[in-house]
Amino acid sequence: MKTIDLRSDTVTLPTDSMRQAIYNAELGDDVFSEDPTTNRLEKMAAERMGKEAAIMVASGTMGNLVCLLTHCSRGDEVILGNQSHSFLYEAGGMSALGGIHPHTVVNQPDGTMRPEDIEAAIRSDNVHFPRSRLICLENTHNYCNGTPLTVEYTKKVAALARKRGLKVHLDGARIFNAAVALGVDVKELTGPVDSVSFCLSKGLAAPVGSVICGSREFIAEARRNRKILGGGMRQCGIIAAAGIAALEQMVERLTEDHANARRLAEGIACTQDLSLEPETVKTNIIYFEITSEKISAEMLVKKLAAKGIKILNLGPNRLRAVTHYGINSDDIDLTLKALKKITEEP
Ligand code: TLP
Repeated sequence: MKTIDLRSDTVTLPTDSMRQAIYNAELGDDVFSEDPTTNRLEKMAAERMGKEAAIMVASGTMGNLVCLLTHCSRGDEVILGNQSHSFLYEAGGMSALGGIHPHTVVNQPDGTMRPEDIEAAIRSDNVHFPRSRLICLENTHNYCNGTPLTVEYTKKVAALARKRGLKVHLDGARIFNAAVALGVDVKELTGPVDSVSFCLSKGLAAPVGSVICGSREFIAEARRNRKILGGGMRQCGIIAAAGIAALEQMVERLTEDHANARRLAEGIACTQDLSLEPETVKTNIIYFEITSEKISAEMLVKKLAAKGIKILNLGPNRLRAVTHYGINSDDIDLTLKALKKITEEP
């Protein structure tokens, strides 16, 4: 029985062409900047994002942390969404390792923070206050239904930051999902920000790795901070080789994941005891609720697992499903059939 794993796009396995690229990768010591494959990936990533330079890191969490450490000193403050991944799910790394103070602003359902709320969060120069240094955006916004932030919104926040002397970091873990969903060149979404970190190992299906892009000066400093975190990875062309294949071959097909997510959402919206607004699903992430007392999220996850289908329990009534390279339209049909069967059980 095939497992249909909808817990996350992080579960994607490398393609055959990635495995070939890994096997054939030309290698060197990347701490000496002598790994030709890593150098190639970094050059390619910088070009794609419209930035001067790039550096590969082990994960999205490390990418965000290295960027925050590079933008901020101890005691500085970061303005970020109260539903952002960096605030909720990165183990408080910015405080634990950087002494950086998070200042949260409410995320609207579409993943934005209202510019007036951001502006109100910026501190004046006063000895009592931490120094406001950075604004973080997340695109797509994972916990706000995987919604893509638009070019206009990104520009507006960047202009506000510039006016007030702050920098902008973009957690672009799924920035290619945003670009594909909005039908824009990814550069338009990354151009206005000072740094972006994007993941190779989510929808793009590479096994490991993220890339940070920014100015030459920023990336030189990020290289130092990556080293501090133990992230100098030596012959990491092994990872970069798959990343190059991911950038070359896996971006356009994200539209399939978005179409599958939309179909799953539409099916769930018509399933008894489940609730979701399909028009909120714009990329590959869907959240839905159970509306009946009869069944909990935990029970539903267990019953689906017994049928070989995995989704994420966010409890007590909330669930998440994510489409990706390992999921096709038949898998969506099977999942909807299973959900219907389980919710119709007496
Ligand atoms: N998100 C994972 C889990 O951590 C929840 C997922 O399954 O969605 N930024 C965003 C917006 C993310 O969604 C994630 C991972 C990260 C950063 C961190 O990336 P990794 O897992 O590579 O450290």
